[in-house]
Amino acid sequence: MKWWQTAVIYQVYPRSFQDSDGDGIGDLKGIIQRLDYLEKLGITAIWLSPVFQSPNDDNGYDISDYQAIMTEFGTMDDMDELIEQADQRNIKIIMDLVVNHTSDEHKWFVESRKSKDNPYRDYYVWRDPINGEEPNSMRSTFSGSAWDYDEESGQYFLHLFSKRQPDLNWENEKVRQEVWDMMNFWLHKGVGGFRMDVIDLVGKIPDEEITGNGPKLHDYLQEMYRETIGKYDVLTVGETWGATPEIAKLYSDPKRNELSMVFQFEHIGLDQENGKEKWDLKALEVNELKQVLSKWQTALGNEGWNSLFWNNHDLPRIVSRWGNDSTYHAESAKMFAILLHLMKGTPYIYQGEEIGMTNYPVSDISEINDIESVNMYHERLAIGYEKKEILASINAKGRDNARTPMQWENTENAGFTTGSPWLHVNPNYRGINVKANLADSNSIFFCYQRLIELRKENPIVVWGDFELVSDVPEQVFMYLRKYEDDTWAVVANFGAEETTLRLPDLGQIDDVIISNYERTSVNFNQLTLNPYEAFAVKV
Ligand code: TEU
Repeated sequence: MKWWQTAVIYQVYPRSFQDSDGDGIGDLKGIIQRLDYLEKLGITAIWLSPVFQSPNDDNGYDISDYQAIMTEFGTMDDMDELIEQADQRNIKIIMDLVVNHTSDEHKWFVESRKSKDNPYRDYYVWRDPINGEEPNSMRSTFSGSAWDYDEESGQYFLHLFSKRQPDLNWENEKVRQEVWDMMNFWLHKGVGGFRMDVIDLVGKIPDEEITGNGPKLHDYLQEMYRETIGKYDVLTVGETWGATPEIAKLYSDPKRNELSMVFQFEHIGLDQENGKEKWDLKALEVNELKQVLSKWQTALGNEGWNSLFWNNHDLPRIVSRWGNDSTYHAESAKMFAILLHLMKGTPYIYQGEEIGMTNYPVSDISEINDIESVNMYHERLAIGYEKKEILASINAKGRDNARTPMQWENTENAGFTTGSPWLHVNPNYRGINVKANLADSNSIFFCYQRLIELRKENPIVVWGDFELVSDVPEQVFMYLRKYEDDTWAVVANFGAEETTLRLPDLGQIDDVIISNYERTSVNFNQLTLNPYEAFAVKV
């Protein structure tokens, strides 16, 4: 058994978590101030979004020095203090490894772009123009071509993200060695592991327009294991947007010595039009969600391990996205928590999810910070989309929704900063905040705390077999967990309408493990589920 198989991970987006020096930007000292809160929640480890030196073209996912702390976030001493203070609370720190690309201010790229024969030239992907144009039709995730022309040397360089995030050339073993050296620097500091940003892209073959799952990707990851993580008992989770269960096994089958687990996004894509972008919205089909999550619960077997998440810093807030952030705010937030946290795998909680933080809709692009949304806005405006339609997409799927400051209390700026916040605070902080949650034993926070306790106290949650229950109404997501002689049933009404359930062979059950409607018994002979009702019972 590995420690990360019984763990619950909390993701902190440092820029928006807690500001300690009044500059309106979250920082490391602020996170240290909030460790007691995270210990109370009961989490095992904190995944820190990048804290390294960066010009913040993509809010820290554009790194200019992997072994220095971003000036706005504090110092290396603060980082050492955070690792130490977390360790005293038995909380590990998981770093965000962003090595598909660097910032264009990284010294490697500053050198590389100086001339074609610079020793660092081959750290990046440079190609001659073809007929005076880009080398090929590869696109950036942040709109436009993935190639940017460099006047100095008359060549194009590759950037799958912003123009200021040039892709590293992993075919160059010097690049890989630099990455291993940097990882070992952080492992020697005692970090608990790494989340690996778009790690499926590092095997890219640009001349064949191959980006994800390239031919040498797993060779590189096995080399990484030998050179760095294999010597430590750490958690490694790869961000792999295109993973299927078969691909996921290639990363996380323990026999392959690569990663502990991956973030797969198949469920996340269920509300976008097939073959289009996340901005092209379609209603979620609950049946599709049931099929996808059940498939992942059973397909990995002992050749891998699931991560479990609804939220992260790139995704809209789940209670607004697929729940109900008005009439049934608390009920639906708890439903998502119960449904996910009693599944098999390692759950991830994104900051603010544990108090039901919601999206924050804007009425003009000037209110948006995120480069992905801003670039898409201008690209779609230029090809004729209506402003209203583009803003509707951004309000539904834009990444700023997840990046509004953490809502600590009902005081100015929600207690996030005494200065002016770098991004607007959601005005609903007056009712949705940590302090109010801690004062209410029936709050979303205490639902999460209880679910984390259940995982720690009951092997069935970590190891139990998963079985979907299909003969239920479409909007009801019901599954069983079975371990030794125990069977738990988890039921979630994924909608605002009451619905009835009849499973006579389960009969009357009085042993309710957790419920978001204070239910003390369940009669499966004739059961009416309330809007967004969720519970778990011992069958
Ligand atoms: O995200 C990978 C990525 O492709 C996302 O940007 C996603 O495609 C998009 O946001 C749709 O949700 C990782 C990081 O999580 C993200 O914050 C970075 O912007 C990106 O890589 C580049 O480092």
